[in-house]
Amino acid sequence: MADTASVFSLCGMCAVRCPIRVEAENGRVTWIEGNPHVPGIEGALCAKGSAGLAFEYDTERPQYPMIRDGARGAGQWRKASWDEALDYIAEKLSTVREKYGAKSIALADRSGIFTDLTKSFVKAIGSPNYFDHDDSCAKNVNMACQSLLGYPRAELGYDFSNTKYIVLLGRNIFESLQVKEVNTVLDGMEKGAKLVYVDIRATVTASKADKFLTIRPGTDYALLLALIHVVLKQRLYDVGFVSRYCTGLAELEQFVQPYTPEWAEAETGIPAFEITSLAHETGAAKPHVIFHGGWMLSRYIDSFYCSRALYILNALMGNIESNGGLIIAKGPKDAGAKGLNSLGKNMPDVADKIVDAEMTNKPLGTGHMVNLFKAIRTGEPYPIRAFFAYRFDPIAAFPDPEAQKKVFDNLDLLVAIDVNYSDTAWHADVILPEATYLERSNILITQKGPKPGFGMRRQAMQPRYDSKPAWEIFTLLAHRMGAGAYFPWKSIEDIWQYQLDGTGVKIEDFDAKGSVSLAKTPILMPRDDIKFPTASGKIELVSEKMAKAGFPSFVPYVSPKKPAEGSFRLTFGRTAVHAHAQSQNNLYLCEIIGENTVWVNDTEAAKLGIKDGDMVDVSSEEYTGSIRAKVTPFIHPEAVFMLHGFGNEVPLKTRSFKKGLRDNLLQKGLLETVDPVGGGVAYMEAMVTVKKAQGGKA
Ligand SMILES: Nc1nc2c(c(=O)[nH]1)N[C@H]1C(S)=C(S)[C@@H](COP(=O)(O)OP(=O)(O)OC[C@H]3O[C@@H](n4cnc5c(=O)[nH]c(N)nc54)[C@H](O)[C@@H]3O)O[C@H]1N2
Ligand SMILES: Nc1nc2c(c(=O)[nH]1)N[C@H]1C(S)=C(S)[C@@H](COP(=O)(O)OP(=O)(O)OC[C@H]3O[C@@H](n4cnc5c(=O)[nH]c(N)nc54)[C@H](O)[C@@H]3O)O[C@H]1N2
Ligand code: SF4
Ligand SMILES: [Mo]
Repeated sequence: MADTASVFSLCGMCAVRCPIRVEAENGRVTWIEGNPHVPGIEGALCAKGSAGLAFEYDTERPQYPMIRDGARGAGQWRKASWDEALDYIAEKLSTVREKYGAKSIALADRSGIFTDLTKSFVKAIGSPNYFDHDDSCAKNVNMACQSLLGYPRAELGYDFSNTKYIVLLGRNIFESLQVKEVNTVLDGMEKGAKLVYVDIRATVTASKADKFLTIRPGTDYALLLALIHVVLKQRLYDVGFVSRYCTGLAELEQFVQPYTPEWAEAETGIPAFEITSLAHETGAAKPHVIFHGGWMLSRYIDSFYCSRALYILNALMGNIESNGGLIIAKGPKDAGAKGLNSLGKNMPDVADKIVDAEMTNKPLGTGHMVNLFKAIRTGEPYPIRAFFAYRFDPIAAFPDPEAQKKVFDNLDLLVAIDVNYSDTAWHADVILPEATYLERSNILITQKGPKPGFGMRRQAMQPRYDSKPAWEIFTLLAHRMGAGAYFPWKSIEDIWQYQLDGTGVKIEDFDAKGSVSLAKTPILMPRDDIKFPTASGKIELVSEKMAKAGFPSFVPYVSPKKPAEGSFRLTFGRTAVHAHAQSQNNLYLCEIIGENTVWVNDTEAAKLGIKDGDMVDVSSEEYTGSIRAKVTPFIHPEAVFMLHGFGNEVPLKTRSFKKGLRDNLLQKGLLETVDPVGGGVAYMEAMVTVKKAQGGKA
């Protein structure tokens, strides 16, 4: 008879980590579905999550530790045992530490729910240099949100299922997706919510929206200023909420005066009457309105102020801590419960300052990956000589891989801990294969939200290859670095016990549903007593923190540069069936979309003699790549668009090798081009030309 088992866990096919239920038979995972107990999930998975089995049983992923045996990036490796690889790393780290101090060791990861482990590891070995990927993602949005409301972006959840009106600017919610979010948006729309979508091209989200507005690339800030103008002028805002909570209304009123809908029409291409009507309709639906703060929208040089304007609209409409609006995430404390114990709780604080403590963007925080690159490159303010990329692939994720490789030339040690041959792993000195999400357990997580709780990723099968879970890798390394006392755990259960100590929750409590809820009903602060962790305790339309650091709270709109004749702004984004650059080699997913194309506006294509399906050369400064053209009327003429993540250059991933084109190869020279306030990378500032490929055929 078959030996069957079923566990609740968390998906690992992208960084969303949806709750799942996994079945195994005779030690092999045979079935994965969304966790049926979780509202909004109820069995559902996306295509990537469903392709988890193809990932698990793939042979084209790292199977044992590997040590570089040739030049960096040359693809020559020797197989190593774990002891050998970890000893090798520890020896290099010890040399670096002796010469430059522990602070010259840095680690960056994907951030999110499991970072207590990595942050604690870095702390245990005595370095302040923990970084994450957010400069490449939502940093500008995060900073904008904090400057206004005091909370980080991720602590403002969107109550889509109870909303009356959703406005999405470049938030392609049905393709760049999170399963629960998609379902709650659909739920809200079924109950009558209206969806207005603004993008430079027609996406799946555009096709599902009640209204789709095409915008000229990089001009969203103009649209938002005009919306604020109408909302204030026509008094469409929530007067009671604004007078109770907002500082700086008079300054805002004065600032937006020149930005009329007619002015914005000329900038954005969106008719003035559409802008006025959007202001009126959202005003009528307030405070059950969602202006999504944006996400990948935060890719332009002025994205900080653009996102700030989106949050300002939410504040004006009183959409904060309102059903159907933005709800502030609650933690265990808010539910009267004790939180998980941090692994780093008993470790001494690190005296050294993070390497970018004195660099740019200090008013809104440190930890900018881009500053880490600068420090590695220059050795200033002090050298960084060893770098761990854990669950993170900067060479694929930040602009200009060649520039990054030059930066990494300054390192004595580059370690990648991954489940794939990522671009960064391929360029590393050592690859440590982590056990896959189905083969390992992780540390427990805190699930913040209106109903806070704890969650668990639980092992569903033994590792197929010679890989290890992260908690074990970092424990073994800590021991080799003389920090073993801070990592005393022998098993994941030991860690769980430690995390849960004093909470009243037991490991068995996760058996029934995979998570433990700490509140029976959603926790909302009273409408007249919402707490904002800003300097003034209010919503700071005029931010004290920014003023102190010499940054204005409002900046005049600057029209984005128009691409020269024959050139285009290079935009990019996602498809529902792939995750960044990590899934293109998946056996199932590569069958659905196996390579990317470049979208070119049909009128522009006709001028260039390019037909749908032609191979074209796309060029930026010093780099030209070939890709197939998708000629379409559904993109703004100033832009071309590519899916991110294709064009893999690692030959061991045979299904995706050299299929399509890596967008970041074309983002030449942009590695350190960031929004001056938010610090996010301004990827969308790349301009390219498109020509029919030399000898290119259909
Ligand atoms: N040009 C361009 N650049 C971009 C983007 C773009 O669209 N275009 N998108 C940006 C955005 S929004 C983001 S968030 C970043 C994302 O950039 P990253 O955070 O680097 O991307 P991910 O694909 O999430 O994962 C990084 C690595 O984690 C590995 N991984 C996956 N699962 C596991 C696991 O269980 N264990 C371990 N150890 N490793 C694992 C993957 O194989 C991958 O190599 O890229 C940004 N950069
Ligand atoms: N399937 C899938 N889902 C994912 C991910 C994934 O890799 N795969 N990644 C996750 C991550 S890390 C992130 S950050 C999110 C990203 O979620 P989104 O922010 O929704 O990201 P993108 O798909 O990059 O969509 C960006 C959209 O912005 C549009 N755009 C470009 N320029 C402009 C402009 O000037 N104005 C406007 N209004 N629109 C513009 C592009 O055409 C594109 O459709 O997705 C998450 N969900
Ligand atoms: S969105 Fe899809 S791939 Fe990502 S965690 Fe959820 S089910 Fe998995
Ligand atoms: Mo992201």
